[in-house]
Amino acid sequence: MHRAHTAFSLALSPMAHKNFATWLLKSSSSQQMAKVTAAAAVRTYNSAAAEPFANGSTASYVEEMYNAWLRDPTSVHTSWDAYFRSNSYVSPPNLAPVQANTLPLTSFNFGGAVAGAAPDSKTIDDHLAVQAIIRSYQIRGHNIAHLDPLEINTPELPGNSSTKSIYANFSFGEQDMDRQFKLPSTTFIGGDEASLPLKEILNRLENVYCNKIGVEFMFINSLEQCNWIRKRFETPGVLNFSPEEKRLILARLTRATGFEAFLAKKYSSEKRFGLEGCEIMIPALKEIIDVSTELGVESVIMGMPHRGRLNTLANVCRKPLNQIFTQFAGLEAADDGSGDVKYHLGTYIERLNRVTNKNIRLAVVANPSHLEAVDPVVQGKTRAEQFYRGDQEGKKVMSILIHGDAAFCGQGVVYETMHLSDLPDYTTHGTIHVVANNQIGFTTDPRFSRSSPYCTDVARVVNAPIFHVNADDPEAVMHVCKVAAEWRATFHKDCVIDLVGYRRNGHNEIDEPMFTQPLMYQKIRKHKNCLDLYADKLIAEGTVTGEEVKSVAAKYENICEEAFALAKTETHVKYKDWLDSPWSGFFEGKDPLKVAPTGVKEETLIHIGNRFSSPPPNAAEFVIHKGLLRVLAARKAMVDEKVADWALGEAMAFGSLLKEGIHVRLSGQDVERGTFSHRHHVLHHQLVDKATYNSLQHMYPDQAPYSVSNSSLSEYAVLGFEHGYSMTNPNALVLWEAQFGDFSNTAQSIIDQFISSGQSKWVRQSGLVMLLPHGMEGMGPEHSSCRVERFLQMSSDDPDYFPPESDEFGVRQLHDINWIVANCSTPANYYHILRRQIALPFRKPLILCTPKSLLRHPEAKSPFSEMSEGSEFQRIIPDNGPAGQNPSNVKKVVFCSGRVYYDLTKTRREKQLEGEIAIVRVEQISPFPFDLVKEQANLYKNAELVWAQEEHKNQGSWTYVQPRFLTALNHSRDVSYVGRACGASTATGSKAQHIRELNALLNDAIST
Ligand SMILES: Cc1ncc(C[n+]2csc(CCOP(=O)(O)OP(=O)(O)O)c2C)c(N)n1
Ligand SMILES: [Mg+2]
Repeated sequence: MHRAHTAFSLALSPMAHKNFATWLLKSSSSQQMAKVTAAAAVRTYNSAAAEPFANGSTASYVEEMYNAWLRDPTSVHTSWDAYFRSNSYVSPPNLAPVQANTLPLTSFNFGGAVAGAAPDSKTIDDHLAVQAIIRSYQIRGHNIAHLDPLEINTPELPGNSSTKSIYANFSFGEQDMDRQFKLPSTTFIGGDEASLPLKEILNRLENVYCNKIGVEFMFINSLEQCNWIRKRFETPGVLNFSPEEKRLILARLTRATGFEAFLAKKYSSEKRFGLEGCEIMIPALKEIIDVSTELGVESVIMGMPHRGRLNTLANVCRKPLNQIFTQFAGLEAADDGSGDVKYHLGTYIERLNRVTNKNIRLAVVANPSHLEAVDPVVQGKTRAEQFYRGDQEGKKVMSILIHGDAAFCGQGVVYETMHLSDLPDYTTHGTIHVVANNQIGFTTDPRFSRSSPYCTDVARVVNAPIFHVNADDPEAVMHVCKVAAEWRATFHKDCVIDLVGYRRNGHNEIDEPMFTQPLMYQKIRKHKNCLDLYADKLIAEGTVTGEEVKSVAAKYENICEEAFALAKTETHVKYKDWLDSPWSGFFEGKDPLKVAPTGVKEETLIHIGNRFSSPPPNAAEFVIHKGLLRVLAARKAMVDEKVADWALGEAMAFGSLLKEGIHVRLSGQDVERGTFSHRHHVLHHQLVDKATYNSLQHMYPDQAPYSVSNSSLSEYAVLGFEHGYSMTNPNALVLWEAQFGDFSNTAQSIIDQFISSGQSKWVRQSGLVMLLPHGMEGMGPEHSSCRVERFLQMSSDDPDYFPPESDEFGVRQLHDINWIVANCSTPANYYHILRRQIALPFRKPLILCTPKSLLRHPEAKSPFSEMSEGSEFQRIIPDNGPAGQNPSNVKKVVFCSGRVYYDLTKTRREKQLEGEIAIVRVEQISPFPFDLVKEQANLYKNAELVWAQEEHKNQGSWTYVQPRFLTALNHSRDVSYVGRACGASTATGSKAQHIRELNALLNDAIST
């Protein structure tokens, strides 16, 4: 438990404010240490913070000293010199051999030692102690920095106070304070000075590390990065701001504060999740964007939760205020869709950055209530924008993710998203995370919502520096933001800004916080807001006058009033005003019901097939695994026979789209080879590491790029990422494949909140394809079902409504529904449905149950003629055998979907019922092919109709198709169920039971 704010009276003791160096001078260190320990008794940190400072990173410090000494013995302190000369230090194997040092130790002159004389051991010890102190401040100064504006949530260290640990090696007394100490190369506090008096060293360190900024960075593995940070915070004067800069901060803070005050005045009973207590976030975001724009960024994509979102839209994105105010008016929408609450909506703005005079695009991605779910979506969108701009290093496009403190540490997707940050096919080259840390999550204190000292500890796993800063110190905040933007531009890695503020009101404006946080809110009631504190400071130092402060505020209030008046004249809201990813040019001039052909010339299929079945051209030395040579040979044989199996059908779809300039991206766990070892898009040289060949990238000289990437073992973040990727450009086929379909449920909020409902809520389309391996093949409860029933249950077509029949029936259905759910039984149909994603004049997500055993099933093959010009996707595959040819003889029609078709036909063959039982495959389950089902039923007028499925009765497609069958049949005929009984689990774990169940369903279905 951490930061127990119940003990705030103790933390508010005068000791808590004392500057270490000041009090140390006044009495003996041991007495003082006892007091500090008492004061810090409320500051208990757990393992991460309590680590000894002489640990892992210390080793690199010694190495660093050693390297410096090797280069120039005078560059290190004499104590180090003496140490290295004594040969006590054994260099790690990667270090250079020791060079003879030609400079005598006595040639150094430093405080306390007489020039020319060898330093005594006390001098050496004292210098070592000073260096240890410097290092200790760097490592754990943040633990005792004054980060909390309320000074109630103080960190605690179990057993061992962090204050004590900083000064663990401290043995100096008052008499030492004026002694001069040489500064090591690992600190920049000296500026131009090579040495400083101890008193000054301590004061400077205290100011840098224990004031209003707490820098957590010494865990970073890179010495270069550590030094970079040290320099940015330690160099004297870094916190000096010019009067103009201060006025700009004041003006921005005025707007941020004024915006919330205006909303509170006009809409006092409306939820807006105000930013009061952390208003500095607005100037902070603006500073990050200013500096980043200066450094070359042209587009910023942001993801953020409810808190301060409207303020961000208004004051960071400069979304017209009247559009924001209109959202409060409860007006009808002028366009289609169900819309969303105002603090979830996105926006997209291109504007001139007035500070840098450069054009900038800002997007805030719409998001659901599900905290942090938007993080990977933002990353995917960012990555895609970088890709399309050719911004390979992320210099032009960047993302900013804003988090609440409770959600940042509580939601696992944050961790999953962090782990994408450095993966070659998922990196966005550095994200700046900003935590609006109001030290509370709804009604829960941090001590009950996390087991880590800081809410930001998750970032340590990716070596991201964490800049904690007191949100009541605007200049400290601006400095941190500047450093964060420069960090990203320099290293292209993530970093975190932890804005430690408070929440002035309840969770929302109609909530009563005193129910649960009485002491905290007593304190907040008495606490001046950041704007007033800063204005007072600037007035006191003479930077601005009181009149100026008032006039800036009045001016902004006028702007709000004018927009308010304008908003009152509006009669409708427009969802399109809140679109985060406009696809300009995509819809214009298109017939909204015309689907382009999906068949291609046979020669194209042959070309793709030949390439796909060949090793790298002109690379005889590329050693391919023997098993793969057989796979390639088998593929080649299929191409020669003009047939395709599943993998070849997929390659035909990808290859032909690439040829047409459509970028294809396939991502998911182990997708390069394919979980079932059927795909093999990436061939690995058997003797050379990282030498690979991907034939789909080499189909045509002018083709679009193909990317296939094994992902991290995450569904939530990776599916969210690919969804975000699909939002950027409609002219791309973006596919995510689950290892097995059932694993997709760990990404449920991406499916529910974004994919199935994104268009309805946010007028945002996506053509994302989810490939979900599915099939009851005796593999046990998992690895069997992709839970297609869940997807079907979320389909938005009405079971009781048979749309008007016309030539455009199929495409109109697709246009009107939220997504497509299909289970294809042939490679050709798989090929067509993938291509249709792009051929459609709009975009819809496609949920595809994909096969496992069919990947190698000898019958699951399609002739090229089913993929070439003139062919198309078949929503239903009729019975083309004896039953279909003589429908009047048919006694029973078995409708089914997916791989069970092959079992059914086998049984029918065995029972010699091919003329009496028709088997009809429903390939596109949703939107339901009412028209074709009706047509099939009419064909077999006198036959019994059944739906056969391998899933349990309460699962699979049955509950979706049953009412729709009845609608298609106009309730004049019945359709009965054949299959497994209801079940709680998806499948049995017993092979014997599986076979028994399968045989029962096949016998039931194939009987007359
Ligand atoms: C995944 C998820 N679980 C629960 C909630 C309900 N909820 C909304 S806000 C909130 C508290 C968030 O606290 P924090 O992240 O600190 O943000 P703050 O509201 O303090 O800015 C909770 C639990 C949610 N929106 N999303
Ligand atoms: Mg919070």
